[in-house]
Amino acid sequence: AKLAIIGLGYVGLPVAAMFAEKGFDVLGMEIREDRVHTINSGKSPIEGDEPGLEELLKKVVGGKKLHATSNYEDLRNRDIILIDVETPVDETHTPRYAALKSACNSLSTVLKPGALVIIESTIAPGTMKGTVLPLLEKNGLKSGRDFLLGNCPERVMPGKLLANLRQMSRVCGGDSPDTSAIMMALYRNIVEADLDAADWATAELVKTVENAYRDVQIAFANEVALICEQAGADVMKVRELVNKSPFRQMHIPGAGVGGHCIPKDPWLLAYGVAGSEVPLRLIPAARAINDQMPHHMVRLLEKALAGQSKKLNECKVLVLGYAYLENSDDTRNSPSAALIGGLDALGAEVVIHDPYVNEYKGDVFEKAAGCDAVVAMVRHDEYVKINLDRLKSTLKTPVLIDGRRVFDAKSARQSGFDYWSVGLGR
Ligand code: SAJ
Repeated sequence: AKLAIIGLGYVGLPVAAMFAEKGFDVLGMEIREDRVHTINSGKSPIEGDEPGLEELLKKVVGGKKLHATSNYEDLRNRDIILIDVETPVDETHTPRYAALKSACNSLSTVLKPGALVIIESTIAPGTMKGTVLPLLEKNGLKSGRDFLLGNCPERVMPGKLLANLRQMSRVCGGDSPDTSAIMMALYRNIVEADLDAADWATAELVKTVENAYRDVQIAFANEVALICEQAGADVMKVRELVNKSPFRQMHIPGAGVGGHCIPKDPWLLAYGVAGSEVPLRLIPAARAINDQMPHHMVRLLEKALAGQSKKLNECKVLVLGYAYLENSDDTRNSPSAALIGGLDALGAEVVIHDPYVNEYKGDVFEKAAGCDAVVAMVRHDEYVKINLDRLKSTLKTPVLIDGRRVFDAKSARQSGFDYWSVGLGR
């Protein structure tokens, strides 16, 4: 079968390469011409380290199994078209479907009868029926009769794209059980894990719910952390003992929730059920709790500095970590960005370090020189190993606010730090 993948980003490109590796004739559709050029020279335009992707691309592009284009006309004879374009939400938490609509619009002009179209992007419940279907049927073709239409949400994490695609189960939401069966046969070529048939609504809900679940779990841990601060307990000890109770899996509290999917998908879920009689309260509240955590870090810092008779607007603060996740260079929706915005607004001078983010690389001790406080936002391995005595000696004021339990309270205090952490009562 002749495949096309629309959107060669961190999902579309690995998917295209994996189907090409299995012998499919794959055409990648990408509007960014520079990426088309990079891919057609067998290279990956994806930032960050993706084990195996570069070699796989060289092989399948070299083997003429994968080719990229930016011309929709080239898609005319394709039997199976997967759509992997971005589906962000804006600052009002409303989905921005411009890319999805444009892809469906363009595809509808070249869609051939008998084709199978599958949306892999994460979309709000109701989007298949309300947005995708009308656009694909606009030239008279009818889903279920002239072409088949499905939703198979992607489940990948940066840094493990190829492994995830092989090992994570997927939901095949077809416009009919027959279409789901055809989707499962297709994905069986690249997925070793479960493939489950479902309808569109179920597929849309599974993806957004699984990430809303994680967001709510993290928010619960964060709220317990705030309780522990007041109660004079250590939330990590409380969590450890709570999780000894059967069926408890309390998540890890911290300095906030970043990334490309957890902060976004709960809003897609909420959007999908907006206007229904179900008033969502828990899911938006969890978002608010998690988005507040960077500001809680500022509050801990202000408290610590007050104890040193310092005010934030006279201080220089070193922020350790700008990525949203440990040992990653991905900065999307980074809680550090929210923290830094807060510190700027309060007049602090901010220095940022992150060994994975180019503009913030450098010697951490040089950056710490003369600072009045260090705020640890990401648990990069490099930070766990920092020599605390040396760090303390470079600082003007030995305040250490730890958002990810990078350091051990006892040893930090032995090194002379005034050490505070999320969820650590005093
Ligand atoms: N975080 C916490 N406490 C936790 C877990 C995470 O504060 O207990 C924070 C992280 O610091 C980060 C954010 O939440 O800022 C997101 O972390 P994440 O571990 O969920 O990483 P992501 O964003 O890569 O999430 C992806 C998701 N996978 C897919 O969308 C396919 C998510 O569903 C997975 O659970 C997660 O990877 C994972 O566990 O690997």
